[in-house]
Amino acid sequence: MILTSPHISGHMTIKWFVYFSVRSICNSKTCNPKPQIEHQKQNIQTCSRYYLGNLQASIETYLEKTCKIHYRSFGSTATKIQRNPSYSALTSDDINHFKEILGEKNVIQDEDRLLTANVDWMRKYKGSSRLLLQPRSTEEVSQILKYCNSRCLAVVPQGGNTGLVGGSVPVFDEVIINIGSMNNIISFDKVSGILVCEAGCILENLDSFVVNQGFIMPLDLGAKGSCQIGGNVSTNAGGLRFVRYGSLHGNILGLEAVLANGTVLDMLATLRKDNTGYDLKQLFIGSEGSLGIVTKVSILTPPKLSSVNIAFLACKDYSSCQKLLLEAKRKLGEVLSAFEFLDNQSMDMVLTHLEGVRNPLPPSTYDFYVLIETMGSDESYDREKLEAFLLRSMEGGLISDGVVAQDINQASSFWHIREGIAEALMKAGAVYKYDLSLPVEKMYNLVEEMRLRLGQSAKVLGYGHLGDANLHLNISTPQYDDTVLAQIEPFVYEWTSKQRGSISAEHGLGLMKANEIHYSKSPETVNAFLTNPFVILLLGLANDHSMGELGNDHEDIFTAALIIKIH
Ligand code: 2HG
Ligand code: ZN
Repeated sequence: MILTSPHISGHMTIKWFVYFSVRSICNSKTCNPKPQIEHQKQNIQTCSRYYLGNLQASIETYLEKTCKIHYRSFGSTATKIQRNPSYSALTSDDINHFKEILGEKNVIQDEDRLLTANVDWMRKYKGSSRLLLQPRSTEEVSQILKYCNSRCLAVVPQGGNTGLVGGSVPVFDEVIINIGSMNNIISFDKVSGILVCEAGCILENLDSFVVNQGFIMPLDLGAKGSCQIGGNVSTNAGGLRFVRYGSLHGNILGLEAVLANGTVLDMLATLRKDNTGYDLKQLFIGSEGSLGIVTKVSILTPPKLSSVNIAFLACKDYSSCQKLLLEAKRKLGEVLSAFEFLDNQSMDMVLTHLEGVRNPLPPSTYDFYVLIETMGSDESYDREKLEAFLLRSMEGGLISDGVVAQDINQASSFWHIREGIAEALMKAGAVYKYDLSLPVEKMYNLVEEMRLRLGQSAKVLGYGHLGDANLHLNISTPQYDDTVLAQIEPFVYEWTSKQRGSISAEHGLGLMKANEIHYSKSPETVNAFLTNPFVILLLGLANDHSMGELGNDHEDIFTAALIIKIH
């Protein structure tokens, strides 16, 4: 019945977390880009706008010709911005200058490489960058940003390009700064478990490294084979171990970041406790690249525990899932390491679109599935504890059926069902993703209301990190369709706002939701953030009057800071 080896959550190379970015950073006085938000007063058809201009047009043709895929940038904010003409266009002198800094081979103009770097994992957002730079050190990142700042060239930082909200790709013709070559482990303290590494290290590689030393990474994502730690930090990625180890705000001990003007901020502490004034690094965690580029990370890794158990369970209704969560928190307490759920529609999606996946439970009409993982240090005690909990929950009717992984392959196959949903959705066609924090008791009402709204026109899936009250609401249609989008938004945001939920639990705002921040944060809160002296300094607004203008327009303020300022 029991699995004693740690689970491996697959070696999928699929990607969905981003090196979030928010486009470049320019604070030169001669270059003073102002917000260029174009409020759409036309009908919803204008919602998906093709980028205009000669350069964009030619890249568009090139993209379509090369891969025969009809790309669109899809999503509300994507439609509301235009390239700020104050930003410079790339010249051959710029390219020569980058070659001097980085060497010829790290200045990429190759069309195929650019094609992938311009498009996000979902093929939903695309830019038209003609240049990708691959710095190998903080010093090189600093020189690039300093130069771009002086030339008023927009940039977008990119890591694994695994994001789901259009934050990791250019929107227009930004220079892409790819951090992937900065992938060295700098130090590991075997006593404290503190790892210091460069931002381009792939999460799975870091996990393998620390596992060899008897530790694990405090975060685990389906995208771990591609996503990079700098992107995880910039997104404040959550993932599957959040319920046990909490947010990166608690696990990241230090950072190094490069600001718009090339200044390197060394905040790379390796201390658990440090009360010497403001904790500036916290601003960078989850700021999606808007304040600078993260180049190094110091992270606390917990000890690897020897006994891991995984149960795959069926529940008859959502209310049983909720009650089961409460019981699991009470009865499994210190060993509980994951509590995930999926509905029947999500299970169907995986079974239909992913090869070799099967439902471990006998085919029946279960509406919900729950995956529970425990990690502890005492094999027999942990096993007894889980079994007693499962037995009680079955007797109490909270669980209708269930199976506990008996070996590592079975454990991987359970995880593959849960982690494979995003990939299955991609295979099914177009997907509208919403990553919401909501009160657990209300969460599934939204999925049901959405089903009623959309009728037969779409498949509505609900799954996610129930242990963290994080719903992944996904809507699947054969193709992207503006009328479907108009049925979903702003309804989904208004609904979330009424519950005082968050419109971005763990994926970030990106291009998709930058303009929707007001559904989760009050104007005063956003204003307080943007008038914070540190933020002004970091955004390079200190000597620039645009702050006052932005301050008068709350609706656009975050977009302005996140995207426009930088375009
Ligand atoms: C997950 O938990 C990821 O699987 C992706 O955060 C969620 O595809 C999604 O909506
Ligand atoms: Zn998730």
